[in-house]
Amino acid sequence: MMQRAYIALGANLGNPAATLNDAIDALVCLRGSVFLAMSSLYRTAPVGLKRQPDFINAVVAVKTHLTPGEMLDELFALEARFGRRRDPGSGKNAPRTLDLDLLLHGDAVQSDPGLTLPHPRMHERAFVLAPLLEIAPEVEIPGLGRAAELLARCAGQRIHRLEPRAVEA
Ligand code: PH2
Ligand code: MG
Ligand code: MG
Repeated sequence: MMQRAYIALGANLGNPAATLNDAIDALVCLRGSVFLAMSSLYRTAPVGLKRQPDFINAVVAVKTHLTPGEMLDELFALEARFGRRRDPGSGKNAPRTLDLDLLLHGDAVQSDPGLTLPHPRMHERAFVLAPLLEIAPEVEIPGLGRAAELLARCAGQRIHRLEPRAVEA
């Protein structure tokens, strides 16, 4: 049985928009999965550590045969391919070249040491909920309710949807 999964992308170092576009290309080819949809890119104020550059964020949807654990391994491998270093001292909210977070995997609810589902902070982050709602307006977060209602509680978080850019001749 295939499950529907949602993956959040974020970056705020280097050329984050180009990184996200390349990462989305890679996710289109994710093993054991069928790509369903991608959101627009959003420019977003950093949440957590404030003194760092704005992020570019997006969300994609896939159908997948991968288990949550298998998908997490694929996402870590992709982060590494894009130059992400997980330094022991750098902390959870440090600037990053590419962050890929598994948000939802079917209606899985789990809190294993390596992977919590739904993603434990997604419901309070406009930079996740707005792009998620763009591609899944009716989506519910298991245990927490409709994403649309959760986004309404994220007032004050600065996010800006970027217009798609024309392909150059
Ligand atoms: N990711 C974080 C911490 N803060 N802020 C924004 N705007 N976008 C992110 O992707 C983000 C963040 C930890 O992963
Ligand atoms: Mg992450
Ligand atoms: Mg993250």
